[in-house]
Amino acid sequence: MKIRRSCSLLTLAGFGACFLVSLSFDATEARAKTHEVAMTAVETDVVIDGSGERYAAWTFNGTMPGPVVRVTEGDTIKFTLTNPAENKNPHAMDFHAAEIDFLKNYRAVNAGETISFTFVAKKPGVFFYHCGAPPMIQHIARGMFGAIIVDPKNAKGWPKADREYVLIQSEHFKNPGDVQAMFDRKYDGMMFNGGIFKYHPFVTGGGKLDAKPGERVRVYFVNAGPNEFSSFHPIGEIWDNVYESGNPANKLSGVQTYVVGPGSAATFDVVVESAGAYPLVTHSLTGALRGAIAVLVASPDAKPQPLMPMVPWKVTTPQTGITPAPEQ
Ligand SMILES: [Cu+2]
Repeated sequence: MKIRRSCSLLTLAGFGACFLVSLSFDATEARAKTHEVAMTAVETDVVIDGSGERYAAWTFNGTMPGPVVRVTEGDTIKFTLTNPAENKNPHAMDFHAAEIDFLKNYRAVNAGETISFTFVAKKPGVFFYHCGAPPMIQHIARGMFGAIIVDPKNAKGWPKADREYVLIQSEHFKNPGDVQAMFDRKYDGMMFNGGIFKYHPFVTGGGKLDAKPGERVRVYFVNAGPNEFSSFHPIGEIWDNVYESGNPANKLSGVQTYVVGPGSAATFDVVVESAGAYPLVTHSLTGALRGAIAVLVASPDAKPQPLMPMVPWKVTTPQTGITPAPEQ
């Protein structure tokens, strides 16, 4: 509006330039979208490994992790969380992509209640989202986490990716009610996308991530924690670029291993040089050897895959885009 007001003060000779400024201003505004994102807190069992092991999870929309939310820098998100009456616990939502008052917006709502808030995704990147209801350590450990990708408005600010994946690391505690074990860091497994060795083809039921040799594979990586740091490394490769918090402005080159702390995220590009297998691991080996290995298999006939590929565990996996709440 300030631009328009200043225009009226310009002379006729300056009108043309003023019109151009107004036009580009309006065009930028018109591109920004508003997304209605609705999620439901679902307390339910999920399958966490290829043996069919079930876990009494607390989730967004019934899956661990919750759905991937994907918007563009400058977009508005109108978010609603429903905590159905049949749940036993309060739940909340905290989007790391938002810059809004925590007390008002991230407060827990009891079963039978809903909460709504609105924010503008002003900074591009990949961000963590999670439940913040107390004890937060337990709500995250039990599965209430996910990723929001805020694509940069300027898509030319970084190389175009040929293939994209989302990987979310989190700790698994066998006894979902043992909050003390969570405080004591006594985790039993380390998961990528809610599964132990979920993308390890040599483990029963394990899947894989596909790529073609020469492709630029972009991994949006989130560390849900709740406690452990990830030391993310591609075995047999080097990260071509790492972008802290997934922001194209935060670019590192030729990185072997990059640490992502709990509650943080980064975007990793790897260009696989030749056909073969490239395990993506946390090089904190107690985590890798307890489940945090995702094997990127490069072969010329690699098929397209969703952001979070399915594995044959009879468990639904969230897909790209904004997934609507499940039907009740
Ligand atoms: Cu919760």
